[in-house]
Amino acid sequence: MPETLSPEQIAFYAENGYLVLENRIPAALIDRLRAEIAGYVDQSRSLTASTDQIDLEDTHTPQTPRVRRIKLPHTHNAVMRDLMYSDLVLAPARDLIGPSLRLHTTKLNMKSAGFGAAVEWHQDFAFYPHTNDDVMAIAVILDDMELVNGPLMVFPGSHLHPIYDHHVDGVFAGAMDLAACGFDMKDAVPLTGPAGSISIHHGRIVHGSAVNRSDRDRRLLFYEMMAGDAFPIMGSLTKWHGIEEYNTRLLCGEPTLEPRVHSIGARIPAPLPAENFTIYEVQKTLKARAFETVK
Ligand SMILES: O=C(O)CCC(=O)C(=O)O
Repeated sequence: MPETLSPEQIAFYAENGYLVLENRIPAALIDRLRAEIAGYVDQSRSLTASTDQIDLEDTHTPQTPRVRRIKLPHTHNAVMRDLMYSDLVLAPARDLIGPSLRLHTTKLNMKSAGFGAAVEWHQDFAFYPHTNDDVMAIAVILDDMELVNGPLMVFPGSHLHPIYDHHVDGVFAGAMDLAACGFDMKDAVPLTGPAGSISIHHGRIVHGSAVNRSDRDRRLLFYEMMAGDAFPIMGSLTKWHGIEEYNTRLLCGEPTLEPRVHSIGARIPAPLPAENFTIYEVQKTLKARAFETVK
């Protein structure tokens, strides 16, 4: 028996590769999360370069602080960590990919009013191929997300497609050439919803988002996870520090040493650019961009 999703929602996700659950997170908790974020923005006033926790927009200065992303918030923020372990987040994931779930990573993409950076079209599975594709990202919508403020956009059903080439000149670039892969931007669906909603997208779905030129923030707190029996394929960008550490990332359910292996098709994200990167940095190597950048 599903814990929280209806059979129709489960069938919709299987067919389309995404789901929006409106008003799932209580308003008081959204306020709490926003207050936590304000603390990070305050910290950024003393920064001239990104840190392990705070990733800065290219146009950041200490006088006009511009945070692009809060990195791995579950490792340094108790409110965001507690939400990750709660049924608000985990129950729908269990309904979709089973009782055993493992964390892949967390991030809070700020996409602030006026300048928040675009993310070019990509499939998460191109970054971290696994032995099966019960892999998903759950995003907590922290501000009303509408067409104007750079919503996450997806191509419905594209989670059933192959993994597209995310390389430029033979080097992993973290994004695909949309037109060359046969997509038309007009077919993309924005995952809009009021603050407090969550969106869920499949690890293989083609997705991206434009610059936020509006006067309203668009912040998304991502919890990326997979089934407990999905193991990274060699060359995946998944961090691997041995089985003991891997098992500390179980969010619920039992550990296993038996990967479930499906013949699903994958690509290895290699070779990598010389410099250490985030998705924003690696996508700078693209020759063709779908979205404008902020100067
Ligand atoms: O924040 C967004 O709109 C897109 C996020 C995303 O796809 C990513 O960070 O991998």
